[in-house]
Amino acid sequence: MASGESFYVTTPIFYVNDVPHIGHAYAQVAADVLARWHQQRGEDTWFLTGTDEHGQKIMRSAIANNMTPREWADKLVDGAWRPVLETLNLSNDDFIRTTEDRHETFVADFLSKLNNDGYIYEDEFEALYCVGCEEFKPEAEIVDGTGDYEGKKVCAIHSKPMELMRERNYFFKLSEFQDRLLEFYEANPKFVQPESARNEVLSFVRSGLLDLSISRTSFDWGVKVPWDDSHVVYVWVDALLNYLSALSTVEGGTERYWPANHIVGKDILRFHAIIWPALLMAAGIEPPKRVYATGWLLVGGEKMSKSKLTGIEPAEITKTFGADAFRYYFMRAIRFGHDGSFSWEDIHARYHAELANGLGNLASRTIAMVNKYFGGELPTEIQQHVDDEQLLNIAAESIRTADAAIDEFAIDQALAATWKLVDALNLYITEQEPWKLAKDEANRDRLAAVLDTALRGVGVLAVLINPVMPETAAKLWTGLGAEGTVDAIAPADALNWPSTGRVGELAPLFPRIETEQQ
Ligand code: ME8
Repeated sequence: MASGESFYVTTPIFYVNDVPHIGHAYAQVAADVLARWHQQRGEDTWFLTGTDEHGQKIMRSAIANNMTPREWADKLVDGAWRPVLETLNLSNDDFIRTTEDRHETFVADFLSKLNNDGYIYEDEFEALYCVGCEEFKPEAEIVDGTGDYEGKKVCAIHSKPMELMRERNYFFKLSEFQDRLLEFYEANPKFVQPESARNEVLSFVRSGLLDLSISRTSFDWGVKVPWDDSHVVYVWVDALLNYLSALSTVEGGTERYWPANHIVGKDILRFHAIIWPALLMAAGIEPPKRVYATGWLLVGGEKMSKSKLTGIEPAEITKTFGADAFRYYFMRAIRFGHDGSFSWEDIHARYHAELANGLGNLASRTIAMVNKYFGGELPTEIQQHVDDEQLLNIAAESIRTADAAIDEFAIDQALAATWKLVDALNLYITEQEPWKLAKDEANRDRLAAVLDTALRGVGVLAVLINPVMPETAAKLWTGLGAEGTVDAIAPADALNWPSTGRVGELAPLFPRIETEQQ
């Protein structure tokens, strides 16, 4: 049922200088879960991801690999970035590449408008640049190098030397937007989340904004500045515009989906929360609805990164645990908006405790008992006991808490609320001891009520886990003998999931994984 609302969610578009690692996958899975949840509510949902293909960083990777930037980008997009969508079971509606015509045309038109409206001027410029970040860095973010870079100034994120850039550039009058941005943040307290990210943005803007250099002349791998083709557009301005250019080919476009909800890493927060709304304000377009900054996946206390050889590819994990467990693990184990560490021991432990023993065992034994004691079909008349009502109240509470958590992008909390129900159901079955009730014909009504309650609870779980573990939810749906497809049931209606009256069979949802397989 359509609720009349729309929800547009995006991931960052990823640099094609290398293949994806689980830090990139994290944002993609989070956006996918939000998209699926909103879709399941009946909202008109659009989920965009894609690749960022211009700029010096990509150009240098291509040269190092003896290819043109376009050949290099094609190779990585087709060989690595598109396949990962399948590895992670992402439901993206579109995939944008910044080298597509629809994007390049949009960028040129957007910049022409800003230029015609007087927001752009030309000036001489000199500053220290980090090609890894594709960003001029302030003093505070430059540190002393170690090892090979002893005695040099390096970027605090990439640990690579800063490069001095001196050229004539076009500038965007970002400084003119300081007051408007502060008013906007004030009026929209949830625009930047979590609170730590909001505070960082507020203090940065309060400390004063400089105009932004938005073109380059020292290389030509980019969108040409429309009024001066000796310049290409700065890769970050080019990249941010993907969120709008992608909608230019979608039915209903911006009217239907804008403003967007952006999931971004904390290292690219300022681009999204300061530069992006300012560019939009200058163009007379409403700023995004929300910019949510996620933390980093850390290895040895540092951001996981391919260039530091600490990257783990998603398929290394999914080949053992499957896409659903991958998705569950990262959404549950890391508090959304905070840093977290991955470990094989942790995913192995959670897989067995929370998925196999928690959810899997609960679902298997409930369905098996309905088959064993009632030939797969429970009576339609059930007499509920206070214990059953209590359990269903817990289910209602889990639904409310999880649904509300999603509005705050707190995916880990939605899962924690769902697992309260898993634990309550397991405890309920242990306490009600249906296997004992089954020994005496006189307890037949009570046995039916217990299994009916447990089955209703497991159906609620199928609905609530679907955005995170769609394959598991679908298997569960069939096992429960539910009607239609699970994604048609809004989380808020989970207690009323439609049963055909007859359960099916359920193969183990999470087979045990032997340690040597890790
Ligand atoms: O920044 N943990 O692209 P990118 C969590 N093209 N997130 C991580 C991570 C980690 N270890 N490593 C990277 C860019 N990321 C630009 C974006 S958007 C208009 C343009 C995240 O490929 C990183 O924080 O370097 C960022 O959000 C995203 O991956 C893309 O990084």
